[in-house]
Amino acid sequence: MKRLTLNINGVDRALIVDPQKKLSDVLRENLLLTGCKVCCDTGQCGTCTVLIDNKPIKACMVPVEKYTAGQKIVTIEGIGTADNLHPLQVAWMAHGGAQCGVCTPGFLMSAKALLDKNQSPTREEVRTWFNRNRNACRCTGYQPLVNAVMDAAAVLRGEKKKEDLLERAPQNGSIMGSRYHRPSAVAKVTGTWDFGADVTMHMPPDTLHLALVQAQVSHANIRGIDTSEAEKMPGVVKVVTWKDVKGRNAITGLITFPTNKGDGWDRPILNKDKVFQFGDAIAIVCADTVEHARAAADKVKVDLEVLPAYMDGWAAQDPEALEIHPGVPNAYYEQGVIKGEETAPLMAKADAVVEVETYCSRQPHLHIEPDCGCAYFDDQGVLTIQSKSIGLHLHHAMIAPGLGIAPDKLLLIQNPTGGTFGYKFSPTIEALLGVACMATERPVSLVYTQFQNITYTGKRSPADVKVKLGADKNGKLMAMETDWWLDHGPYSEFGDLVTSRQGQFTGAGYDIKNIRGHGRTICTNHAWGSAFRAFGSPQAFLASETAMDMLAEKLGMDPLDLRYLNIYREGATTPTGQKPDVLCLEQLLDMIRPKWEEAKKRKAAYAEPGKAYGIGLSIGMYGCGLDGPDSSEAAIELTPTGVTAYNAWQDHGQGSDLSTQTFVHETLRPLGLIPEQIKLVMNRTDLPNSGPAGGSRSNVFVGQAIRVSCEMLLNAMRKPDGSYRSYEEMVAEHIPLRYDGKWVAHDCTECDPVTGQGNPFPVYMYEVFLPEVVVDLETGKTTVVKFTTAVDVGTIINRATVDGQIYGGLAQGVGLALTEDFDDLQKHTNLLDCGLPYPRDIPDNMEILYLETPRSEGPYGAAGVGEAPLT
Ligand code: MCN
Ligand code: FES
Repeated sequence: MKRLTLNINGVDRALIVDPQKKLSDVLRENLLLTGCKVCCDTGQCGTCTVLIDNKPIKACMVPVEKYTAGQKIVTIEGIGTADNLHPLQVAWMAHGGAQCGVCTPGFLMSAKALLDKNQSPTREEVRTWFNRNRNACRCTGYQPLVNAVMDAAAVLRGEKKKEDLLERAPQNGSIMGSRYHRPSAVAKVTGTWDFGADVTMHMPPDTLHLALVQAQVSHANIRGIDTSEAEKMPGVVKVVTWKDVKGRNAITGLITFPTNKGDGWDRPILNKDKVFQFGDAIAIVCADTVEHARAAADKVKVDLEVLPAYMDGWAAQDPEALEIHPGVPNAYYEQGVIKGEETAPLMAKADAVVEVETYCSRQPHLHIEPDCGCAYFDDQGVLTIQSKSIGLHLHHAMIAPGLGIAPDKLLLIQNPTGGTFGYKFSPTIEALLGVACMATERPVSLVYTQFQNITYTGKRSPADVKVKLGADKNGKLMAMETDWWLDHGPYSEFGDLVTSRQGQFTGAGYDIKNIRGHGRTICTNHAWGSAFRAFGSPQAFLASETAMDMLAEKLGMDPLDLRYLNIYREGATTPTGQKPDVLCLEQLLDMIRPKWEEAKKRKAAYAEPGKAYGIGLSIGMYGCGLDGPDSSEAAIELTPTGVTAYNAWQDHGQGSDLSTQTFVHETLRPLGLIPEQIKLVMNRTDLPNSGPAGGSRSNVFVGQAIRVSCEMLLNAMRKPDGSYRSYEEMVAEHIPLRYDGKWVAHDCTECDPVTGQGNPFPVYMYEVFLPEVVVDLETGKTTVVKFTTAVDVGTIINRATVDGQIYGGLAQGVGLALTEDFDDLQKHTNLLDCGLPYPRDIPDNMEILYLETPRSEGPYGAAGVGEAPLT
């Protein structure tokens, strides 16, 4: 130990610390300055950035002894407070710069260092600065962050007023469609929004820290697990294995389709007989410190019989391949598409036929905050698990039988969450925390390292898709044939659903009257397939949009003209035979056409030696909902000071706090509330079941349920003369104060496994994409220099939110196309090597053109947005 004095936020602090401890750990653990977020611990993400003598330093990279009393350390807690924010903090709020907010403190510190030395940076200088300092954001697509820095710089130069940056709520007016900021924004920009790792630090001292014993191979039989040596290690309280699990020791995938050949119970909580993939959890060490738990985990001996690993769909479909789950074929689910006439005779008659086979890679989510959580028995004896779950009620049903706990004795709560992009549709850590808490009867916490986070969370399921398109000589599509498989890894959860998505979205957007298709879900030993923003659709559109380009070339047509000819118009149906909710693609293409013509001119004029200019066009669409008569619940209660809204609209970072506030405010406008009078109680399983925040469903479904509950309240408050009762009058007349609203997609039906036909979604989102790239002809390195998109997501509920969803989603699309992958288990183990885009990898020149066609089934005419840009 060493005595050190550090000057932190202008105050000398005397510390007694291990001199080798990282500055980030000292700030967080010794000083509770948890605004310094630690996400990668290797200097790749920048969330821990603090200022040392005005220079941005990644606090996770340096031992604390490196600093002396004379040096001035400034953290996010030192640049502004809730009632006296720095201009950068206000600008971040105004531009929706803090979506999940986990990167926010680091960016703000980095931006402060830049503006302290240069109050007039160019946009390119800002981007280069963030790039050089490795500030990464997975949510925003960076453009809003650069906008915020430019605004803050203008304030510092005296050209703008800090107070004018934020859009104010109009008196008695609507905040719908405005850029009103999130209720959570102040906490996010001041570093006081407590993510899971911060929550863990507020737990009682007897909390046990967990370390997993994980498989280092991808496929094996487990012959034995020896925990004896580990149990004797310092600080160890218990080593938990499958023997300690009180229930069925499995996470049920809640099989959606009866024709699935598995039973949905294929996923162990703690592996007993077999290892199915790298990282599988075999034991959990519970100890007094993280260090002790990890040291002991290394001492658990697992005796394995290693089996051949089937690391992709081709290998697992080999007739010689072993069944990964004995008794269930590796191709365990089949989905057909039968729409219209037989296609073979039409293909024979067609004037132009093209065929393409595409492979969409195993995209990692690269959320910046690693998976984490805690569990404890509350004062009522209820097992309470806090995590990043974005499907609380769903996860409750998926893990309760496996844990062996009565449903009413299990409560799930969502922690403030640093991005998920869908991976938290899988309740892995929740089950592990539950098992450990039940086995030790002590509070427990587990925070994955970034390595665990990347190697042991679900991924986008790679898909191999074959498409054959036939058209007449004018380019009118006559028929489509498809054949596909998805590599869903070893666990079946939602594998059938994502397989059916290929049938729903391959060729979507076009009026194709005759389709025959067939697809399979394949069990492999690579990472399990989990939900990912635009669940299943990039795989589908990659194939059908590539085929459309090939067809245009074959027919000598402009790719836009071919699309224009074939898009949905009156009488057209989707590949599932559903009537589109709105016909907006024609207008979207009309909006994009002038931009396309300009892009073609830029391409023609480009003359850089060794390089080429490329332009691309595609359409995309995605359904809002979880197939069939999906539903959501929400509640509202009148209080003496306003109202309280209750729901479980889980927040990945997309901003369900602001969305709830906006829907309540809009529906209760007759009451004249200001947004601050709307209290939010959200995201626990003892609140109304709003359904998972996946499938871009919440804005439609939860928005509708909120609207319904608020209308019920208004009806109860309305007097015969049309005015409204006060709270006191309601109480005096014994009229109930709380109303539970529910909304069901009553006209929807699930798609048939054989024909793929059905009406799965009440509302769709539509988008047209126009990227422009420069390609180095020698290296193939491709840079996106401009991206224009035309979007129709119905009525916009909050403009800054929707902008942020589009920019962020496009950035992930650029990543998927150019840099991101999770294939090589030796290489793809950190954010950088998985290809996370940094600011300069994403074009600053992104332009969004909006069309707001009202949706009859959407609240106030809105669709969703989250998944549209990544289609
Ligand atoms: N919205 C709006 N106006 C519209 C449509 C949507 O203002 N016309 C707003 C909504 O109120 C909400 C947001 O846009 O705040 C997204 O709405 P929606 O598309 O309904 O999506 P969900 O709320 O169901 O959120 C899930 C969706 C999905 S499926 C993934 S994955 C995803 C996403 O949204 N992951 C995200 N966005 C994300 N954003 C961040 N920052 N981090 C993630 O992990
Ligand atoms: Fe930047 Fe979520 S807001 S990572």
